[in-house]
Amino acid sequence: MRTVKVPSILLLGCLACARTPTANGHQTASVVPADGEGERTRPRVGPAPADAPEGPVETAPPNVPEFKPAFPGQTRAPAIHTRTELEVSELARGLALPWALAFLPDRRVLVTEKHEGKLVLMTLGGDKPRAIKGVPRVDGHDQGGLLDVALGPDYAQTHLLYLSYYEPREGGNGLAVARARFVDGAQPALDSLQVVFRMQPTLDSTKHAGGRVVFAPDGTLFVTLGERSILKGRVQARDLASDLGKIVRILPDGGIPKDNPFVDKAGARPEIWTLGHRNVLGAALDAKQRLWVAEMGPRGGDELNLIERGKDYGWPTIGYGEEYSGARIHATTAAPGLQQPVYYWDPVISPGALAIYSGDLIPEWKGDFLIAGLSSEALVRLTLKEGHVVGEERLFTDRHERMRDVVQGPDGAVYLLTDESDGKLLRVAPVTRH
Ligand SMILES: [Ca+2]
Repeated sequence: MRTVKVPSILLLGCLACARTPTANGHQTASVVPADGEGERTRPRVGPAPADAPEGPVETAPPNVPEFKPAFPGQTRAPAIHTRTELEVSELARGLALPWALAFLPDRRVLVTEKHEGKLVLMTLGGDKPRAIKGVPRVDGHDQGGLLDVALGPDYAQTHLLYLSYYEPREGGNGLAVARARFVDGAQPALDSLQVVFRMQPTLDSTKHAGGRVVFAPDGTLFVTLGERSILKGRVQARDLASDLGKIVRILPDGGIPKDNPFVDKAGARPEIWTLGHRNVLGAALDAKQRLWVAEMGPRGGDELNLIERGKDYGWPTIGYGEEYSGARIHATTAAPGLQQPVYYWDPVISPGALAIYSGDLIPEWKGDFLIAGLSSEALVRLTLKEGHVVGEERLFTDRHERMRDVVQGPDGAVYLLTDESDGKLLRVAPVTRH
């Protein structure tokens, strides 16, 4: 499916800067019922107006009202409102279903195009975008294709890039992570490509393979996975003999860290770090270098989880939400030995990515969690205190765009990719007065 070719990407600079509504409550709530379209379901969203009574940002009824939170504040935190006057600039459009964004040290940008399987090199200054040659072949259907891109921690010396993608295989596909050396120049290319991880087993599914890659400060690499959506995969989410429904931790060359939790357990895959996940697309480290994930749940069951070594996050045994058909999945929301989410959403937001803001450009956001919302068509901001969510905001709902990725740039601005065949690169920053 080729809808837009790389050279047709438009770089817009600030020409299309769109003033965004701010804390003062001028956003229009997009009110659309949630009725069973999976990730394309649109729950009712929209921040409360500034003069609204105190209460949660989510005002739509839950899909599963009989499920109650395990502790106060686990869902529907009070609405918060950004006070900084922000603007959103459209830096580029014409990206074909962009999935991930990464900055090079010189502030050029790499963007993946999911179905096309392209890695695009762009400047933010208007030069012609280029497709990088040598990207591995991908299975680009539905949720599959070329997903994340990350610079290796030793990029300055090695120029190694890491890519995650749905790898076409005999009998289906599976998530793979490859690394390759970026060769800059008139025709940018990857060389010395090496696959460092292959999720097992292979299944014939176009969904739920996770795909976010995050380097830990110790140089190990977290790869988030999923359970493939089909029942044959779902039942493996808590099975240590399978990678499905796991977060794995590997060395950059594909080796297994000796201190992984299950390396000495017979029958367990040694790369597993945590288990019991449905589909994890959002992952980020906080200031204490702890890994947090925003996890795609069933209808009414998206989760924010704090990832701790060796723990079981419960899917599909426990959780909130239900099948998109309305059928029940879980008998219960809690069980001994299974982790509770720090926060959950019912209705869902469909978290596509997570960033934890540490910049100086928007001081009031420091430490806040920013989640790219697909079905919610929002940038979801959470404020945490002592490990609990104490406030939630839905930003940019007036744009009516599915948000796929969120990244803090080297300038402290927040960069977003929209999940569209004519996808946009957006920059969020305080309003500049000219
Ligand atoms: Ca869970």
